[in-house]
Amino acid sequence: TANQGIALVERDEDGVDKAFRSDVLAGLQQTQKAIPARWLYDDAGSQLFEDITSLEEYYPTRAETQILEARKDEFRRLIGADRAVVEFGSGSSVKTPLLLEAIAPAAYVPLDISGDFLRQSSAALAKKFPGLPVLPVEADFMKQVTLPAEVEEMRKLGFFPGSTIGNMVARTAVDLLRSMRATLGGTEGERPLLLIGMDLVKDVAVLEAAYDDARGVTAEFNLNLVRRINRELDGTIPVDDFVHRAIWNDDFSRIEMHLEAKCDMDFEVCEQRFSMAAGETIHTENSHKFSPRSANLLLLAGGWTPMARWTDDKDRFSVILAEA
Ligand code: AVJ
Repeated sequence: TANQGIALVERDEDGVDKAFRSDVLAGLQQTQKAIPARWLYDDAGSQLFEDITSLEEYYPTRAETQILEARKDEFRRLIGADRAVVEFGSGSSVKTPLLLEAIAPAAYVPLDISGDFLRQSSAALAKKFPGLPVLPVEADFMKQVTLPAEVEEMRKLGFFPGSTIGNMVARTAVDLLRSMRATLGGTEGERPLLLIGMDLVKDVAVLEAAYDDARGVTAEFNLNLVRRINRELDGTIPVDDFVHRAIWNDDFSRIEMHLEAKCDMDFEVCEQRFSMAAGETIHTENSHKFSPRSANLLLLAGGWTPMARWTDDKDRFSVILAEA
């Protein structure tokens, strides 16, 4: 397709990812230091996130899986068969098969910026669903993506599980929802649908524990960013002098992950010098939590009208079906 074969990662002569370098250097220069959460997911970070999903404290994956398992008949009735499922992200071994089993789609199109993950998960899914056309597209889904010609005439269902939308501030989330609409196309009479997972506001202690587990896996996931900076950007950041923090920001309704300096420190990244005072932090991730109304409002602002909504038995997580 039009999107394949394009180099999505631009590197300089030394093989350094240019976007990573500029995000880190710009982020460390801010008064409140901050690095975009997407850089948490290198190979080690993606593996650590996998480990997080099976932690006792990390409820979102289990809660969302429970909803997808319990609502197969309703999905089938509301979504119908023969749609092309376009997944934003390359699909998980658990959630995607549940949806595909429920609705019997005509094609499955996973979109992901990481070609390696895309090829791995596509191969696994194709094996599990013989006869289902699996058409992966290596692309940045934050922008409009050209879908394979094979699915052009099919009705579409976008699938965006995991409450990944929660990692974005409202402005970025709205931009993404609008790009999804553009990607999925459709006409007045043939509107695309979107099935999206959105995590819910709940007891602060439950939220903070989900992002600061007793075994320290989430701490490792956060600290891995510093290891990655040291490795890829010639950094001298003292990893052991940072502690992981997961803080509820009530004004913005989100869990924030930070790396907090235990002592005053100086370090270099790409030959630039930085200093931090004890107690100062690097903000590394937001995970927004929604109420039923705030979820609907965000979807509406992004051009999607909610049609149906499901939660798990403890009302921890929501899955929403919306129409363009
Ligand atoms: C998969 C990105 C939605 O915010 O819950 C888990 C990432 N960060 N623990 C989330 C994450 C720390 C996760 N998302």
